[in-house]
Amino acid sequence: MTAPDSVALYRMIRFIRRFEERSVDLVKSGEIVSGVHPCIGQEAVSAGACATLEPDDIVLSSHRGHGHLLAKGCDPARVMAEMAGRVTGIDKGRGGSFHPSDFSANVYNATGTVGHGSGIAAGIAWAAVKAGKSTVVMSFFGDGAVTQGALLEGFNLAGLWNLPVVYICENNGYATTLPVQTAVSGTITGRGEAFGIPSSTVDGQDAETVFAAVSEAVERARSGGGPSLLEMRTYRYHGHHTFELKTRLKYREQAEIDEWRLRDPLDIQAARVAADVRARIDDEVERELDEVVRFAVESPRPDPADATDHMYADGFRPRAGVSL
Ligand SMILES: Cc1ncc(C[n+]2csc(CCOP(=O)(O)OP(=O)(O)O)c2C)c(N)n1
Ligand SMILES: [Mg+2]
Repeated sequence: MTAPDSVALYRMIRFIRRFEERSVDLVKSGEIVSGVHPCIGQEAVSAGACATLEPDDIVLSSHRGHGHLLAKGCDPARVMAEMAGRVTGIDKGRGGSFHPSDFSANVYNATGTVGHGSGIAAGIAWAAVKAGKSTVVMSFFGDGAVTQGALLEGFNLAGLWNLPVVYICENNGYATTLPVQTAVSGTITGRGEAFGIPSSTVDGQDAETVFAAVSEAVERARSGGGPSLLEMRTYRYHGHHTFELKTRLKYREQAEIDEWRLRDPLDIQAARVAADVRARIDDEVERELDEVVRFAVESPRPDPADATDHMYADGFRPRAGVSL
């Protein structure tokens, strides 16, 4: 297994953390109208898992997906522009924060439909095997997805056909406001094991532990050893969605948040990087993000007359005389 690059992991975690904090600022200032699901607290999973992939490998993301996109190599300025609904976004502003895709970085999609990705991942992996490719497909989802039947159908096919899929469950303890222990019967890893898929639980706050566990799963997938399921134990420091800034839902104790703050993935990785190197990286990240935000907010919004463009391959347009 290749050793993890501690500095690169620190940089990616720092970048995702500050990107997310900047995106929350843009929600507050009204530039991102949809709101966002920040992955603040979960960055080590995205950074550590995607660092094991090759550019040709494929990622399927979730509604809490900005970290996956950035770690897989999407252009951050175009991701932020997408979240702000601008024409320069990776999907011309039509996907937004919830439903982005970026084929240039092999991020096939991220949707808000919880549990959707497992079967799609199996299908993409099957197609890659049929085409004689050594592509690995990585499918991210939350603990809320493990109570969805569709997830298990995907596991079944991936196990049955020995497909090169790495399933990554980010168990952050909650599905919106629902604690995992009140929703999930049995264990998350038990769901993989039931389909003959090697499954394990991993410390999702430590990027290097994530990297090691995912590397093993990726190597197994690439060498024909079939799928894996990794349950990443992690935590989100912010609310489920930025709507919580207004609703002030009370479903978890401050003491619990504080306890998880003691294992902040940014601090854990920072401890492995020299202070002067960190200071340089932090500065570079800030300057890069200044440009990212500037690009996003200065980009034009789509023309309402083009609302139905790009919906159909043959370029469907509204009937003549029908105004939008
Ligand atoms: C099929 C489906 N059911 C319900 C929802 C509403 N919903 C959106 S996010 C969410 C919670 C998801 O929790 P989890 O999978 O743990 O991800 P997290 O938000 O914690 O990252 C739910 C229930 C949905 N989007 N799709
Ligand atoms: Mg969750």
